[in-house]
Amino acid sequence: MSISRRNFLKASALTAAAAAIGVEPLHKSSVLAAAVQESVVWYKSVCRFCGVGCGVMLGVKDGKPFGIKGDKECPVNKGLLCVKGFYLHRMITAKNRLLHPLVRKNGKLEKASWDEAMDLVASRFKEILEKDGPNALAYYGSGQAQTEETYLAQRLFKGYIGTNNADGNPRLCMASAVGGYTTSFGADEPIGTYKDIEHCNLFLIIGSNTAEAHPVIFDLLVQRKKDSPSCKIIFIDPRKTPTNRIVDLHLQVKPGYDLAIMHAIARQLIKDGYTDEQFIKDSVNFSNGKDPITYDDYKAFLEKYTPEYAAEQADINPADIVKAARMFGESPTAMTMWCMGVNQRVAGVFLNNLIHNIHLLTGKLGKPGCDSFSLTGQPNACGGVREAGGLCHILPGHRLVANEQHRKVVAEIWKTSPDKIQPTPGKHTVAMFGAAAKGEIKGMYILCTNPAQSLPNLNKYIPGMKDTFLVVAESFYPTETSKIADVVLPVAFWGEKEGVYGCTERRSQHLAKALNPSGESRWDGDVIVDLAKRMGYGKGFEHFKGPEDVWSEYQKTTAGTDMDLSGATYDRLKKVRGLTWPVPDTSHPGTWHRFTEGDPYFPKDKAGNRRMYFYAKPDGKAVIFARPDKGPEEPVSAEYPVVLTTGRILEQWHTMTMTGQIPELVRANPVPYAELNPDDAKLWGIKNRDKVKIITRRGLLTVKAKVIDRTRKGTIFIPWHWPESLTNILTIDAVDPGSFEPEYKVAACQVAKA
Ligand SMILES: Nc1nc2c(c(=O)[nH]1)N[C@H]1C(S)=C(S)[C@@H](COP(=O)(O)OP(=O)(O)OC[C@H]3O[C@@H](n4cnc5c(=O)[nH]c(N)nc54)[C@H](O)[C@@H]3O)O[C@H]1N2
Ligand SMILES: Nc1nc2c(c(=O)[nH]1)N[C@H]1C(S)=C(S)[C@@H](COP(=O)(O)OP(=O)(O)OC[C@H]3O[C@@H](n4cnc5c(=O)[nH]c(N)nc54)[C@H](O)[C@@H]3O)O[C@H]1N2
Ligand code: SF4
Ligand SMILES: [Mo]
Repeated sequence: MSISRRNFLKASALTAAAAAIGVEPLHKSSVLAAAVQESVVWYKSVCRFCGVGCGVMLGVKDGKPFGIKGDKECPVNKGLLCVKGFYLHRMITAKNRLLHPLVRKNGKLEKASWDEAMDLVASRFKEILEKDGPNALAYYGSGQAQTEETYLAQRLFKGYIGTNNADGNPRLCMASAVGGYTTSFGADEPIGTYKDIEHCNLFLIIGSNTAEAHPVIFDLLVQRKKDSPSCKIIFIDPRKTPTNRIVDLHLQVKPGYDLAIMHAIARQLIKDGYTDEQFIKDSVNFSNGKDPITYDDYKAFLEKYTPEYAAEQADINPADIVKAARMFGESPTAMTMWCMGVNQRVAGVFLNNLIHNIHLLTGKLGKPGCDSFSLTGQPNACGGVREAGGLCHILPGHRLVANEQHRKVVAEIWKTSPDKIQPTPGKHTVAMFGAAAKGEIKGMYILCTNPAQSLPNLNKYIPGMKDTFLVVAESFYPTETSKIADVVLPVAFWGEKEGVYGCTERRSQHLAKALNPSGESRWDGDVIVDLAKRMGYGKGFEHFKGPEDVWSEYQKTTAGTDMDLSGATYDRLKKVRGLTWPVPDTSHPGTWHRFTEGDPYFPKDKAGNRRMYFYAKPDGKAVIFARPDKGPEEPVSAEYPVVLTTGRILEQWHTMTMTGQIPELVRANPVPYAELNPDDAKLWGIKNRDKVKIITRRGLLTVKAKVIDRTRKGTIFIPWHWPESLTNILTIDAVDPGSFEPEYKVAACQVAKA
């Protein structure tokens, strides 16, 4: 039997991918054998990990996952994958897959039938609803759920049960970015796309460990530097992370004190004449956060922010701030990229605004190579949660629960009464778990997230979760949350269900169903519809036979909005490698830059000669904000003299339910640890691999010391992944007053040899 060229290429691509990341190909011999048999079927999908949104091809042989490769036709990654994506197919059959429902009986979780589990959930939810009203129930979802799943859950909780206590983990993640975009530009999500990277010569990376958290974007940056040797990268971060390998200027700031730097950069840009005065005149208003101010008022406000002042705040060199401003100003193109080092702060929204400020001042927006480009954490935080209404104050199609007209439009599509949707926002995540701790929320449905490990200040919230009637839809067991649940529902995992993900760059991509669900597991969406029916809302949900029906209805909620997905039908999405909205009809190719020529909603008549018209604002003008340089909630003190910051490492994903199953990934960092600066370690008498006690006002944790020149002096870093070592007993639950996002990035602690 001869091997066809096509299959040989497929086989060699898989082997090459493995070799490229320095690991043994998984099925080197069987790859070729299977290619010979021509029995591997490849399905087009999207990686379920980070918000980059890499296209993948999932190979299936004899009804089992066979292999994975980067989708060369996908414009996002052009075939590249990072290690997490590379092992995705092996997680489908991991040993810890949950294969049947579990119900708590006499304090223990026991195997149950679907009917028994679902009847219990429906009857308990109905009981709570009748006795304590809709706001005693809550839904807590995820930026990893598919859009169809999030949409259905919002429809059930907001539209039928009648509570806006429906939030999701993007509250812990992207909420400050949402706050920044909506206040500065009038509408959520970036103006440009990844295509801008190919045109950009100056990147400002702030609070993002791109190399480990968005590895394929990091690859695109490496490529850009190779293609354009004049391309420069400025980096603002308290740590020398692997991202440092490609940066030209590093401002190694004290965590929580970098707002003044952004003001100082703005001040310098004005002083050096790098502003785009025509753009400012045409498209920008100024505000102090309460009232409009003038450009001159703003300049006067900035006077305080000399490089010396900002440098003192952040404990860096003032000359570096001037240098950064000049690099930004001189380059005709510039992109700022940021992530949790900016968002997970009590001043998260303010800092987002200050990033947008420098792009508005210089007009570096809405043209090739320019954008104020927030990196999204989860694969569908944008698509599912920010777009399909997955937070307690929003509805699908970038709509607000507080807007009567918005409620009316959505209620009509949902086939429910507009009165059923409450006019006030529900409880945001931290408040929701706070209400559960107080006994105000009595029943909660948790889908595709693991809050008993990921919430901040866990000791405060776990007891309340135990007392709440907790229903957890999960693909894996055990997890910290399912361990304390009353009902655990086994759900189909990635590859076993069809749906849509929307990534960082406004691109919606279709994920094929390649396999049957494992064991007794069912599609999350199917389970929500089942629950709706058992609670008596069958009529409003009976038309949903599968994910495509859900998507088609969801499309209607987006028609005519700034995020119009009318042209992104399932038929089309199955063929193309995603579409970047707005995409108002099926012949529209998708949009590169919003609010300018090329955006189908750019109002040429209103815009006149203006290059950009921010149509989500009443006068089409974006806002430059004069925000105070607010510091962290918990500054260091004599008693707690060290800064604790938390985050991620390349090989692990959040709570390790998935990546923790792959020995090759675990081997990279097998045990929980804290990064300590070598000077600090010496001072504290701690050696590499010593056990150290980390104490905050909320808890104590013992981990291994990793003495390495990464964090700045006086700061320690803990990757928060390991379930056996809960980092979040240490973190603070103070939230940004605008976005309600917790400050995972800064807490005060003590460090001592254990
Ligand atoms: N490997 C891997 N990749 C992931 C994930 C994962 O779990 N594992 N999760 C995904 C998700 S949901 C998210 S949200 C993203 C997160 O992606 P990132 O935000 O890039 O990752 P983090 O490690 O949380 O934090 C980023 C950086 O913020 C810095 N930082 C801390 N405090 C400050 C500060 O005060 N100022 C500044 N400027 N920087 C500060 C830290 O030193 C750290 O390098 O990653 C996504 N990608
Ligand atoms: N200390 C500290 N804490 C943090 C952060 C930090 O930087 N520092 N970052 C925060 C951020 S940015 C985020 S996004 C959150 C993330 O926190 P979580 O969302 O709690 O973490 P995950 O491990 O991603 O949880 C996803 C869960 O969904 C399950 N799952 C996988 N596939 C499916 C599926 O198809 N359906 C269902 N129903 N379940 C599925 C997984 O097994 C897993 O248990 O953590 C936050 N917590
Ligand atoms: S970069 Fe992100 S989306 Fe791409 S393969 Fe890695 S984890 Fe998946
Ligand atoms: Mo996140």
